[in-house]
Amino acid sequence: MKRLAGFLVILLLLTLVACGSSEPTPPPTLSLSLLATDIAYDKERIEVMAGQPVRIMLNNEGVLEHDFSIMEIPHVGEVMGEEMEEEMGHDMSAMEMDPEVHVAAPIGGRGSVEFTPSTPGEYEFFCTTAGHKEAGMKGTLVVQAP
Ligand SMILES: [Cu+2]
Repeated sequence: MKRLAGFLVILLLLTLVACGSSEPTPPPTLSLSLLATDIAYDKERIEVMAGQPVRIMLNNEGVLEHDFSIMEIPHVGEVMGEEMEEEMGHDMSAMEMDPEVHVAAPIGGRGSVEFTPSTPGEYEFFCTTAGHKEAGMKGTLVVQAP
């Protein structure tokens, strides 16, 4: 009987080890809202954690079109964007720009983008609408080590 108990304990431990070695559960998505007005964001610094999915919700309360873009940022998995219907024809000021993370919000509308940064560091985010970055529509996304 004692041996059976010991066997069960070992079996239980093995099961735990097996579970532990499988894909770790990703931390819950961090949702952040960013307000865009003419011509500014309400935050110039956003802090997130490497390995944690982050969802940026961009609300445009201006009378100009705005977006949220990061040219290059190491990330795991896909960048998932959601833009409002009328945004489909969104024309980036410079078509040669191909930001890795991009979401636009039409006038009075919103959009969101979800991604998981993988590498600690500081990354610049900005609005690709012509002249907006120069006018100060930019900030820093700080990815911290977990
Ligand atoms: Cu803008």
